Amino acid sequence: MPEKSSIKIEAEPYAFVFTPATCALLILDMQRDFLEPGGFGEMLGNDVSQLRQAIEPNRQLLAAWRTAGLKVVHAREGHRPDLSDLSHSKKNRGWGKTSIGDRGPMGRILVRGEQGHDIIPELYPLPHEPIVDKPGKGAFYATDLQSLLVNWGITQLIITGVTTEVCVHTTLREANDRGYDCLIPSDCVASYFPHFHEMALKMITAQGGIFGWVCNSARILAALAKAA
Ligand code: C5J
Repeated sequence: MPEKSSIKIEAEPYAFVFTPATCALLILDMQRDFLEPGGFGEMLGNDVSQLRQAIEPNRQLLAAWRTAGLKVVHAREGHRPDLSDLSHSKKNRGWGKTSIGDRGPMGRILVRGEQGHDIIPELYPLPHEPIVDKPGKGAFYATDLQSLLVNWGITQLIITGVTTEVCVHTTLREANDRGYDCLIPSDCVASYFPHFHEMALKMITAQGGIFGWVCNSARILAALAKAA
């Protein structure tokens, strides 16, 4: 896409000034184990349909983003097969009887190279699109995401993926502290817990946009069409 002047996207708490050439789409953790029926998320008793609502809006946004020739980065949460990058606290907390590294319905849970760890087919990265493998919730922690964005000259991020209150929020906060202006399309993020999703979105725009901006993906699609 040729460099065009910035476009205002109506958003909360006020318009987001979108500059396509310096804005990257960052898609977080749209992994089979979190989203697919029969995967780890469902095995833990979660309703994966809550997360699956975000697939189609993400698919449309990613398609438009690719057509516009803009930068996209995918992230996956997971660990080395020997679990040497898995902290004791993460291993021992939060997952009930089954934990990271144990065998799940789609291979070892959240272990790199296993089926369940990979990105769902609907949003599968193209060969030239970088995948950031992250051991934590935030995509900046222990990854090369920051240098990648700096080298590309990126100053704005559109962050999508799952789950709203965990990896999306953690990454958003990391990005905000590093000086990125972040826009979250509300229909492209999701949580197993709808009330957490709602509150997490409210937290972003509170106090004049303390962490960033929120809008619907239709507004971003319209802005991309305008910029074309
Ligand atoms: C969680 C994530 N919820 N991707 N991971 O553990 O949000």
